[in-house]
Amino acid sequence: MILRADGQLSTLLDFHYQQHYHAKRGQHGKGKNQEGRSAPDLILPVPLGTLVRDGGSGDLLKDFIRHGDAFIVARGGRGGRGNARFATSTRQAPRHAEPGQPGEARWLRLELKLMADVGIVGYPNVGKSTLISKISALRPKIADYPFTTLVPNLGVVAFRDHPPFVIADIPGIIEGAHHGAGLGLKFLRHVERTSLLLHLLDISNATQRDPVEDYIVLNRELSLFDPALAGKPQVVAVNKMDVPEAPRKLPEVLRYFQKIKKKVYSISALTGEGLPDLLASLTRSLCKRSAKEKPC
Ligand SMILES: Nc1nc2c(ncn2[C@@H]2O[C@H](COP(=O)(O)OP(=O)(O)OP(=O)(O)O)[C@@H](O)[C@H]2O)c(=O)[nH]1
Ligand SMILES: [Mg+2]
Repeated sequence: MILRADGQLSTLLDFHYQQHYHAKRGQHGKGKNQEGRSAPDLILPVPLGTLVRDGGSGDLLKDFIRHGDAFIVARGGRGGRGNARFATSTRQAPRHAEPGQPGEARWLRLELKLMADVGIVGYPNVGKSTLISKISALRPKIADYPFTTLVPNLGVVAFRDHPPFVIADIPGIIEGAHHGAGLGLKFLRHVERTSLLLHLLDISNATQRDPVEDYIVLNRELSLFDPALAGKPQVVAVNKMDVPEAPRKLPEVLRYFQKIKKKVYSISALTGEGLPDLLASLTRSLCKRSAKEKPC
């Protein structure tokens, strides 16, 4: 029985529903000195980031990092030997044969050290947690005051029949965060390994700030923290399009992004408006990036 890393998988959910796996038995030998057919290997796919531990001791056996990595977790038994194998010139039909041995059986503990694919960055209160609660099963705390989210949370997004991806909701970022303002930026290390950032802006008047200025300031904070992080591809979305002031404020925001040749998605995390387009775009970008490993 073999576990193999599959870059298309994001969860260990299958192992939650089925916990016992048996590889097929080899066949018995037959008359005319025939050997029985060997059974095929049972190959079970696991997501990248899976840690395999011994069920008893908890010892780490394998850490799946690369797509296609394989690890034999239980070997099949040795086949038996029929009496023909023991025939000699003087004993043509020995009564002696050797039975086959059973294969290995063991308990394993699978653990997924989640690696987010997408990190949501944005000022406090722009609706990051609301968005993740709408597109995944995660139910973070949502409130109309800044710094509601204190620690990063991960949610799994299953969009249509695309491979699911993991998205990280992180605390809000404000000007001076690289000096420690607000909650600082230490939590950004959780999105250092994501392949994509979703930059969320707020079109409502609730925060009294200007979305374009927020966009510029936040990107400056990111590059002061880590230029590599700031260099990650970003998908930009303007949230809270359901508020009455949105139609009036949107054109100016769009003009800015047109000028810098950046596509912007208009969404409402509250009503769900624009979310399919945004998710399609995230899925496309992720696919493009993982295509080297396995096309999707
Ligand atoms: N009208 C409207 N309100 C929204 C929308 N999305 C979020 N909100 C509201 O905005 C407030 C802040 O939402 P959160 O999801 O907690 O914002 P956050 O970005 O996670 O905030 P922090 O965790 O503090 O950084 C809440 O009162 C939400 O109900 C939206 O699309 N439309
Ligand atoms: Mg939040």
